[in-house]
Amino acid sequence: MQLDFAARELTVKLVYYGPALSGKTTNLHALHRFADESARGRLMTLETRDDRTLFFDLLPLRFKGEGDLALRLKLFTVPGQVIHSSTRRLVLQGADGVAFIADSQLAETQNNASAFLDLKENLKAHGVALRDMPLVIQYNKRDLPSIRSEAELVQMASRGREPVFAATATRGDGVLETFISLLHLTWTSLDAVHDLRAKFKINPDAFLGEVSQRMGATAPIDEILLRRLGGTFTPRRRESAP
Ligand SMILES: Nc1nc2c(ncn2[C@@H]2O[C@H](COP(=O)(O)OP(=O)(O)OP(=O)(O)O)[C@@H](O)[C@H]2O)c(=O)[nH]1
Ligand SMILES: [Mg+2]
Repeated sequence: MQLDFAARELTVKLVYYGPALSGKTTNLHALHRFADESARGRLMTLETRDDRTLFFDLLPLRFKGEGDLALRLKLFTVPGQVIHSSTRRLVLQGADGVAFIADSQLAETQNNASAFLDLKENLKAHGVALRDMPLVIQYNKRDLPSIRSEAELVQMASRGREPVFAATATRGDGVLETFISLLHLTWTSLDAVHDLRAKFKINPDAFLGEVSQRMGATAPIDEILLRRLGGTFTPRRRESAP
């Protein structure tokens, strides 16, 4: 996170991680479509001819809210192909939160697991433990045949603490839920460490509500968060000042 007190500006970096072709770039395309014109910047993608990210994608978003605070979000994707490990590590540097986009197809089980291990190791290289990183998991491509059943996902989700969402990113389904959940976790954890309420004289929950609306959400945040399949992790909340 970058803080610019003079400009009242906060910059937060969110990274979409996962195996090759799981739908990371597709998630960013959908978010770009959902976002209000006033909030979204230009989506920068760098792909080879067969849809594969070569370096990274970047979607910059900007929200001006209560108390004149500006929140800048930088949404990155990593290239999923195994050979790009050093690029993934580079993109991951300074991340405030991670969305892990898994591929629901049974045939991709091993690739999901390897990519998850790769995430853990690349975080470790930056001196960050996986359990300290705000993390949301998305099982994408729910529209395809031969996928893990929803019951199986629910069972897996109930064993972990990360929120888990089902998605069909090509249709935009589950994309906003994943994003809002990640933003909520990240924002809450930043607030716990930096006390945004005191520093910027804002109400962090209200601010997040505004952001969510500008991203096209029509339901309240708490309702969106409940669309997860499981995961128990709720970050520690800072007590509000009396
Ligand atoms: N059927 C189906 N296809 C999807 C879905 N999401 C993405 N795809 C397709 O999967 C392919 C790969 O999607 P990308 O978003 O480029 O995948 P990526 O994770 O960015 O891949 P890399 O950049 O190589 O890491 C594209 O052809 C997408 O259209 C989905 O929910 N359902
Ligand atoms: Mg990509």
